[in-house]
Amino acid sequence: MAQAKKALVKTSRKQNGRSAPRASVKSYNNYIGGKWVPSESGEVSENMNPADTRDTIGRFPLSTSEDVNAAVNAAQEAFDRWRHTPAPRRAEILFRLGEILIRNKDTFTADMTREMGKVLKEAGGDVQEAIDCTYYTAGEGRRLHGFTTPAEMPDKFAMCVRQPVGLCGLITPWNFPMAIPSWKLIPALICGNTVVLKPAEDTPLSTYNLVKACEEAGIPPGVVNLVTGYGEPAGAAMTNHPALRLISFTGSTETGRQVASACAERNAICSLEMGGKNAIIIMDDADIDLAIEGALWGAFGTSGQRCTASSRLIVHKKVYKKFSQQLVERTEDLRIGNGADPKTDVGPVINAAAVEKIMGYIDIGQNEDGAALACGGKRLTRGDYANGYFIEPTVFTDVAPDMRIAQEEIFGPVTSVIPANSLADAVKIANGVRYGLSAAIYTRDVNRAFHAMNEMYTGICYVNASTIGAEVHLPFGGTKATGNGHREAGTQVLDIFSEWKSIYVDYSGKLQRAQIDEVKL
Ligand code: UN1
Repeated sequence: MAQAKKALVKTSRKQNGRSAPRASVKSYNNYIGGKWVPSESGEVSENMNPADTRDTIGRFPLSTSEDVNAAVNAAQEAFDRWRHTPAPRRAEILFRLGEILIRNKDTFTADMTREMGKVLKEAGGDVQEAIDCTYYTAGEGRRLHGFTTPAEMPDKFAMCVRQPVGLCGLITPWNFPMAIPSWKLIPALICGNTVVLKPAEDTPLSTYNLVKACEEAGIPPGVVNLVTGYGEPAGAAMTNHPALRLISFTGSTETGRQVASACAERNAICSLEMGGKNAIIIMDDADIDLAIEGALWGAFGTSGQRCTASSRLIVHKKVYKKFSQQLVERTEDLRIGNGADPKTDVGPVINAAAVEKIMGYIDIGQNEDGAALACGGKRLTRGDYANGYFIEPTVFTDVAPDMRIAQEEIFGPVTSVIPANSLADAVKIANGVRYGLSAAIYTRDVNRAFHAMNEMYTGICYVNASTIGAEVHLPFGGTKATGNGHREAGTQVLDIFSEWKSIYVDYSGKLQRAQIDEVKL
């Protein structure tokens, strides 16, 4: 997904500087070693509502490498005790966390819409995903399965157990500001790790809410540490910190590459979740009305700001015209506005840099030979839109697979309709991008469905459903430039946050030499 790291739409100022803080704006702190403390720099950034930037939500610390050091020290101090706490006991605390999240769901949802912009229904879905992840993963406290296996020699026992990796640095994006931190945090904790968590600078409140709930649930001091602020310096201080054995990052492919090389330098474990350019294939036998619903939801839900967004619609030529017309009509009917208004379908995008990037792509699309801007394409700046980052849901038709708008991640409410001649052609186009997160096909033919399931080179595949909406008990992640081979969610995430230890117990009472002794039965 795209991130606007250096986009300082949010102003930062010295807390005790010239511009006196308005009394009604709350100041928040970092959470280090069980205490809520300001950044040693004293600097803060203002968290603003992307639907109305006059609405300041709070001031959050701009953390430095010294804050990160303090958080890492706290995590180090807490590690031994936490890893020796039996996993079922750790799980009890996490189940309590789940209850707290449920109890506060409405407040957390409203907070999220206010700071991130997505409509209330979707913000509620984000909080729900954190709740689901918490319960599902806490259940692992009584499993965390290892395995036993026969040994080569008699009177010898072989088994494999999971051990925590140690101190984990978690760097999370703004588009799922509670769900994605929970995908990383809860598995890290159930496996017995301690963590330093840095949320995206645009959405610190939702992650603060999650960490505050961790405190209330009784997670011991130092086990979860929160530092807010920018990738540079705080995120970089984490990726370079020798004591953080693992960095788990979700964000842009460009930043992910920097994270990966910093980790490679110091032999740290690195799990990356990055961009997508996801396609829905619509075959000539598809239920077109259903496919339209899926396309609208996938392309414009969360204003297109999901790494799973349906940014390419590959349509069989026999239904291309019908599908395109219907899509444009329905897109023009979408209501754009403040996500807090229940009538809104599409909220704002995250910040000024996002507006610039998305409008830049709309420009590129209009200048690409053959592509047609079928609807949308404008930034809305008048009336209720004057103080927010609103862009019309935008459809390009007659897009060729190699055009930039069909290749690059836009991360906004823009989708491209691409004609295809056959299923083989459609699959080739779907696979013809650098990313491989999610893909979908609409067809009523079981053979075609299975062909697509088999041939689409992505980590997630849907049949007769959109590219968004992955569930927490199945692995989440992608191929190619989307990631580096790891999967979050499901039980597969445990392979990120634990390391295998193979244990051999020889109870023969004599020296038995593997690969050397001949076994006599
Ligand atoms: C993301 O956009 O980074 O599958 C995550 C989905 C959501 C998660 C999206 N459950 O669309």
